[in-house]
Amino acid sequence: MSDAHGDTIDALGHEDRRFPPPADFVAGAAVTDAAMRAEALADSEAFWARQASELLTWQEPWSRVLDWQVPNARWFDGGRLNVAENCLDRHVAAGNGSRVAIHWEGEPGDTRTITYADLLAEVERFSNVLRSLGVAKGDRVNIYLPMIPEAAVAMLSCARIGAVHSVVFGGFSSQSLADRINDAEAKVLITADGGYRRGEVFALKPAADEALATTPSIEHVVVVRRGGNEVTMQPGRDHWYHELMEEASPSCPAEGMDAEDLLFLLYTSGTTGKPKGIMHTTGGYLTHVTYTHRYVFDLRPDDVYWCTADVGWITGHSYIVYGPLANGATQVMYEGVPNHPGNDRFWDIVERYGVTIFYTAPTAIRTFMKWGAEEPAAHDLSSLRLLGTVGEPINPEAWMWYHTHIGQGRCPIVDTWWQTETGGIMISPLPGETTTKPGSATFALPGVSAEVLDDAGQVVTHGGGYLALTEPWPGMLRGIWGDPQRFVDTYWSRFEGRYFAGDGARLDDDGYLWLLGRVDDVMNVSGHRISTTEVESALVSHPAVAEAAVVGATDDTTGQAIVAYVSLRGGADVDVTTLRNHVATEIGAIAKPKAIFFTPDLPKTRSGKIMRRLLRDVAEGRDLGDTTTLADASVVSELQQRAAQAPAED
Ligand code: 7RM
Repeated sequence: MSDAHGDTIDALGHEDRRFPPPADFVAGAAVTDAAMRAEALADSEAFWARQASELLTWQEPWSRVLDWQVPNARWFDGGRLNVAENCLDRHVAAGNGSRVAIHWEGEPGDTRTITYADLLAEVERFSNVLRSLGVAKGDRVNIYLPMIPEAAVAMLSCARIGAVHSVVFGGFSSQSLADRINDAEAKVLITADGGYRRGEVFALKPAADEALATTPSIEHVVVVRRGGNEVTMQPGRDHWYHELMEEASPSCPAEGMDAEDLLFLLYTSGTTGKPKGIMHTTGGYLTHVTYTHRYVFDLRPDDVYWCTADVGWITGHSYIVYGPLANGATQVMYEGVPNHPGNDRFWDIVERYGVTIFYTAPTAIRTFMKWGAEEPAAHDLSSLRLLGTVGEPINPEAWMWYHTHIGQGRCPIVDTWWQTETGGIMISPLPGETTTKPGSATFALPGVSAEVLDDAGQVVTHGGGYLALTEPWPGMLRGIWGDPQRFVDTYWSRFEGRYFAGDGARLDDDGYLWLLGRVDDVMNVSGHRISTTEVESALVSHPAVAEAAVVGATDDTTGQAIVAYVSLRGGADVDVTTLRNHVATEIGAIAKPKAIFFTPDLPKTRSGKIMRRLLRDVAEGRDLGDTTTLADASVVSELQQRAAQAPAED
């Protein structure tokens, strides 16, 4: 019962460490004071218009910055531009054709260096390939590829001719692929024979073939040769990428697109129901991702940027393909896993390419913690100057580990909160301006308005509640493909006129935002609403713990009881009583887990988010529901066995 407006979510955490931007970082930074915040606050439409005109090249100017009829936004209406032209042509025209766009590295160690001129040439040819296969403006194209440069080529080629892409993560099953193709009624599928993962080829084309048996809208399939694995090609329907490219004509002018023309669909699964095809459009989206990529990462001309996401997720769309390329950045793109051939693969890549900006997920950082600090210590990481995280709340201790062992105490960390639906980063430090606190994403970016609300929709000025976005922003989703009612129900019905993000958040004494995880995961223990994130962070703050997942299991006495699953750091050991007491000391007796189970791994989605729903099922002894989105299904069966054997602690 922590704030004046009731007990929406109790705030338990505390954090006294502060990290002001280091002086030598500030010396070269683009944003070093609050002027940009003041400008955006004074007139946010004018602010976004300035970003759009400064950062992008428009074929025709817009007539109106924003048309906002809740929940429908139109940004830069009347403006015309082409996304591929902004990502490629204009850099080549400015004399930067020989600048490296992508240092690509395959998992087996093969490499490709692709300049902006190379990438433009490849995209022009492939745009012609798509046209020759009958793809026209507005048609949907599905992309199901490994992390190879052709993924970016395929996306940019769609953008060039005005086709709408729908990328499906290469780790998804044939059924997921078929569902997404059918929902979008895609005409063409772009896939590969296979790709490399953990030292082996994983087959994609056979999975695609299975999907294709139930996807009548697909007329042509383009297959990139990557894995070298045997595939069957259906004559007339299936074509090799390299053969089509040989025949394609080299020049393809970029289509002029309306700012509000659809750029892509990206499906997000959510916890229940069928996946939602999130719609993103052209001018606002590109403005948002270019602006955030430039200022959140403080991009400078000699930077070597590396985002470790897969292009199949929104992070790959916005911060591998569109943001970095629109800014003319040089980046690393890596095909495989972080532990092949050794646990130091990422640090080896950082060292060899001289990576300066590194953007990864908390789940990866906690895995590195398990593997130990010796791995990064064996490499020269002195090129790094800025670190970023995205995907989940980062526990303060994981933040400190990242700061110490990867950033070597030198690099600011930007903890970036955003969603598939927001298109780009919304809440994050600006690294030359913002004093950070480990575990806090700090403040809404200039141009973005976020508030914490209680159950009644009243603004919480201090303490916990629900995160809402209170003003439209250029990169916001424009709807759910084929389901306008679901768009309204999911995001715009909880709080009138405001976007409901589905995350809990807390505002501290200094106005810093702390993300508390999905509101569906909030636990209710004896009437106290406790966020899983805060208990997990308390557990991770014990030096023996690398990672923790916490859930509320039904309990006769307290309503819900806290059950924790804990992974230890390499070589560390600790007992249950010590950990329970540690949580009590850190955040209070009410948050003390009733039971703690040790496990080498936690169940995660394929994008690395902890699946608490499954752990709740395990804790309550239920049959597991849908486990198809799990990265590694053996993790839960392992946990179920342990839960059956081990008596719950008290
Ligand atoms: C970019 C991405 C969105 C959900 C979001 C949050 C969680 C993402 C952070 C975070 C705390 C962060 N898109 N989330 N970033 N929570 N701090 N910095 O992940 O659509 O796949 O997921 O991810 O719950 O609602 S997503």
